[in-house]
Amino acid sequence: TVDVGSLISSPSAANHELQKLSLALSSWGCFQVVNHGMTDSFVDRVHEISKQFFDLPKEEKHRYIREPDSIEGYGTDMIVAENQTLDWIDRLYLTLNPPNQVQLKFWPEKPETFREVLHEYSTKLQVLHDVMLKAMAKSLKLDESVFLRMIGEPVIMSARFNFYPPCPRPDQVLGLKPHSDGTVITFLLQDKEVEGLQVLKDGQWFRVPVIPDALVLNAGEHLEIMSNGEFKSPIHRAVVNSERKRISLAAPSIPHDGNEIEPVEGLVSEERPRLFRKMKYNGRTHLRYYQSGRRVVDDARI
Ligand code: AKG
Repeated sequence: TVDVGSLISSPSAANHELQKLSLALSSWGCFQVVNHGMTDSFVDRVHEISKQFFDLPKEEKHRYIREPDSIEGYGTDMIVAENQTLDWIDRLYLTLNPPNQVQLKFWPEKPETFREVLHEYSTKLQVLHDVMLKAMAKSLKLDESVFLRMIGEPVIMSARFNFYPPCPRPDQVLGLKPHSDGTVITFLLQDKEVEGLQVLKDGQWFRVPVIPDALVLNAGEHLEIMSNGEFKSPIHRAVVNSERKRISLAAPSIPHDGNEIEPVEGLVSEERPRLFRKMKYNGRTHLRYYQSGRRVVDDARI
């Protein structure tokens, strides 16, 4: 776990926390964010609106159905290839920021508090996002804004509500196929009670335990590139079970379209050769990576 309260308190507490953060990102590529400033009761409201939305009758949810060729809105796994293995999932995808890209027509009007709670969550996450990216830069002894400058400000963030229904044959399907995130970072609010997230390390799958009200932070592939491989973007998957439904809420951030992503200056030297070439970020292309099983880091590796 990384304690955000300590990160912004006394220098010695912050230093200790920064070391934990960089160790976690260089070995696992993820950690659990605790003491992040959101109250337990607020996080409960986020869980509530997610659950209430997926509990709505089908016709109501279908008011927000995804349009062809778009990722925004509600639907099952997207079909992009004939021989694709489908994920056992329903999903609601919404852009959170910047405001001019928000498509409010996809934001559910039921439950009544949905829009207000999601908006507040988004505002808080955007602040936390910058705090975490600055902490990551500091943990590598870099100027704190170096990653934020490269990805571009303000942050581009979306929300992906994942609903995994119980499955009579959980051994035959996956909620989400193994993948790493083509993002900068992803905040993940796991289901409060039902586990399902697993991370691959040294050829083995490890369960990520549920810590109520904590947020899992996954390093995205663009962070791996910017950090010249110091931080790893973990391969992870979601499993399902036969009895209980599970809901998670992922909030990925991505670079601005057209921004050039490459290892930052301070991390490339004679002793540390550059591992990745410069890539121009293109949202549309990168979205296809997940379905095709490709990884941005593999394409960018020298
Ligand atoms: C994603 O949305 O990218 C995830 O990996 C979600 C994993 C989960 O449901 O715990």
